[in-house]
Amino acid sequence: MSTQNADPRAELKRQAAIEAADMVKDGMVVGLGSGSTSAFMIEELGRRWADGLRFSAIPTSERSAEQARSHGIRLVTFATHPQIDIDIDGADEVERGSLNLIKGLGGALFREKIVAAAARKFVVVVDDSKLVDRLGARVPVPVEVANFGWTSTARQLEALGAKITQRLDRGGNVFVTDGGNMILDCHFGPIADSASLQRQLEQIVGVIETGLFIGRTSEVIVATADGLQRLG
Ligand code: ABF
Repeated sequence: MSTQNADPRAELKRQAAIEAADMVKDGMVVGLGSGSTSAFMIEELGRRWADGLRFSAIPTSERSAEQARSHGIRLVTFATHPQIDIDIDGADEVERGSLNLIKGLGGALFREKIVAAAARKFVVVVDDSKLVDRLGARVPVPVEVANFGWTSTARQLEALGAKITQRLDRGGNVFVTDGGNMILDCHFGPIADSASLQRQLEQIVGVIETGLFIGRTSEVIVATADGLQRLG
């Protein structure tokens, strides 16, 4: 049995993903997110590609690139396509009021943020279990840090109130991002002011990027047992 089929939220994720895939039109440059919800979206876009839809895509992870290639989807780079029309990606938490996000439990936060930042429209696809009143209540903020001097970086993160776990892969080894760095999962508990926390995190030398996505979301497509909702 695949992991995706074992996920009880899989059907809702698929519905949100298909709704978002509908927003991709001929000729667009599309950011392809990472994670299981995005995988449903790439699968759907693969189906549409086979039916003749033509677009160019920039993937946010090696895994998404591989999936897109398997469908024959045309992959491009920022060198030739600096402006993305629409980026569609999942999230780990979505704050109801602000639509700010925590992303990166899948490990692709750095590329995900670069792609989101280059997009005219950033659409987030989630099932309703991801909606929270305050970011950080259930999941840590993943922070990608340079390997060199990481214990010093970790101490500075702790000084901001984080309880830190170094991310490991399934084999128990230190998780390595697509950029060759490591991730420190920072447990802050419910975050009162995520924009201010992001500014503080950015000040720490050694921090490459964080999973806090502040003020970037254009729209969230939320799948619930009662149907789809659109926020934003
Ligand atoms: C990516 O995949 C990440 O930013 C986030 O960590 C994760 C969401 O995963 P899923 O769609 O599998 O719940 O979007």
